[in-house]
Amino acid sequence: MRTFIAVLFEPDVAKQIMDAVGRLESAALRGHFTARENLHLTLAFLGETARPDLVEQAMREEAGGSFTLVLGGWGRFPGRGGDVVWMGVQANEALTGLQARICGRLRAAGFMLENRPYTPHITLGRRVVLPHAYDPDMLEVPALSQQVDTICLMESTRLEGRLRYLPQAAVKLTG
Ligand code: 2AM
Repeated sequence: MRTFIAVLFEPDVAKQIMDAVGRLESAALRGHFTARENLHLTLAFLGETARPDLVEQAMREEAGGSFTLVLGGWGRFPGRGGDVVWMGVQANEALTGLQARICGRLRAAGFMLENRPYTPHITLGRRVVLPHAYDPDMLEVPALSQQVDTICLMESTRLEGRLRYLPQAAVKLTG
């Protein structure tokens, strides 16, 4: 099973993010844009995992307390066929601490995780090509925040040829 750990968004917040996806899609020359049901913020990407039960255990053991996530800003990861365009989150020690604790525990349990630094982001589109005159302020959303009290173990799969991210387990942040 191809897995990752993610924060999902409550309906009001998801709606505002999807509005930004819509603005991006209208402005772009081309690209693939995130579907509502796939919207998420990745905490850790694990790839092919034979023991999702161990991942869930690590999530439970390191859960800690709930926290507020403030969204805003945007960025691009340049790529060959176009860019990943994302919405950012404000610096958040609870989020990065949670990510570091879970990844540390998984590495200690023998999981091979990527070593690149964690850049929290919400992918709005992939392989996106924007006009040169594009005004990035179009992606700005009004101050958007969410109380994060759950993290999810997700499966990345294909359903009828379409990429889908399916929640497999939810872990409460109650510490
Ligand atoms: P992305 O949105 O920037 O592509 C599921 O694939 C989630 O895990 C996506 O949010 C993806 O980030 C993230 N992810 C992180 N590292 C990945 C990798 N090496 N391959 C695929 N997805 C990765």
